[in-house]
Amino acid sequence: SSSYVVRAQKNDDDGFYMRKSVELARKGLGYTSPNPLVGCVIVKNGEVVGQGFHPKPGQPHAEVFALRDAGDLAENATAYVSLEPCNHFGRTPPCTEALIKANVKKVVVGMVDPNPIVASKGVDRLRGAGIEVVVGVEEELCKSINEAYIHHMLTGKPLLTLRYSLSVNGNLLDSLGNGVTDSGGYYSRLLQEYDAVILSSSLFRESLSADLVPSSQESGANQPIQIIMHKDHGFSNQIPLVINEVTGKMIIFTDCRTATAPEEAQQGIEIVSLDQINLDVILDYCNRQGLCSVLLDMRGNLNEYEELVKEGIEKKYINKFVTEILPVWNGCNQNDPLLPLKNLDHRVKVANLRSVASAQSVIIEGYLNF
Ligand code: AOF
Ligand code: ZN
Repeated sequence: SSSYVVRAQKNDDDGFYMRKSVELARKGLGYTSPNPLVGCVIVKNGEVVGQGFHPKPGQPHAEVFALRDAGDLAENATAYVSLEPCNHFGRTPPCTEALIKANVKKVVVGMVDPNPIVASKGVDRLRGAGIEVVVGVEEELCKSINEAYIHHMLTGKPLLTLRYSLSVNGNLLDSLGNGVTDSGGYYSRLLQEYDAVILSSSLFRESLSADLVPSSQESGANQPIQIIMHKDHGFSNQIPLVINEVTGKMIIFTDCRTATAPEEAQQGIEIVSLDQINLDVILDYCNRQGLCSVLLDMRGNLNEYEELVKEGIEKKYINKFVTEILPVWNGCNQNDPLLPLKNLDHRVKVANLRSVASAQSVIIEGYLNF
């Protein structure tokens, strides 16, 4: 029947404009934490009359930018928002009131806001004001851009992702001497998404500062806090850091009581001495800092990660993995910190496995469902 056709058409349009909102939301990538990425499109008579996204905490929300952009044209228009409009005074006033004041006719929402102070109250407020509200358009897509925000909101903990590289025959690779470089910019982009990255000091010394950080600085992108674990091997209490103009914010956890950073590095660097470096302490620090996402980047001298990875798996702290398969065939790596875990008495279920395009390698992402 003709009514069927009309409805199908309408749904297609909703999906189209929601995908556009998500595209806009992504412009804030790396800058919004602990806030979510949000995009908003305002449509009137089949035409986009306003667009906006949330650029960073303290700045107006996506809806406010889009409404400003639309001006008077927002009246009787439809607003597409990738996340439920907020109904509370945070750093900024409620978006629901802005939408009501602008006299929009309809609001299409990608996903409900997991923030308990919003959680459907935004939708209720809009409906209470007589606005038609549709919820759950392109919901999976909307969730996928905010996985760290959602995880942090629901659990109060940062999303912890383990990253490592494998040879094509399935052995763990250390990045050193394997010609491992940033696969087509994938790694720089990954870093931008995380609030913090955990690295061993050996990796930092040998490759990180040369390989990874500068590229994000060139683009003016977000740079994660670098959490360096420094193990005292009895050689020197001077933490071996390559300091350059892009070193950025850094915290060093060391098991050496008398550790010092190079003099030129001491500004902006915090050193915490512990009897033993462990993930509990590191994640505690991340929690206190309100970080939403942490990348445990297993590269460099791999055996330095052994205890941390073991703890992360045994205590079920690791939520996600990023595995990169490189065009290398190698023998078993004796430093493989995953080897002692081969006898884990339980299988961990992997969810939402997906492969990510890269020019020089195969990258697989997935979630660990402990
Ligand atoms: C929206 N649109 O663009 C964003 C929302 O401190 P505030 O005022 O920025 O509020 C932060 C909270 O507002 C955040 O935790 C989330 O619940 C919501 N973020 N909501 O309607 C936006 N960024
Ligand atoms: Zn808002």
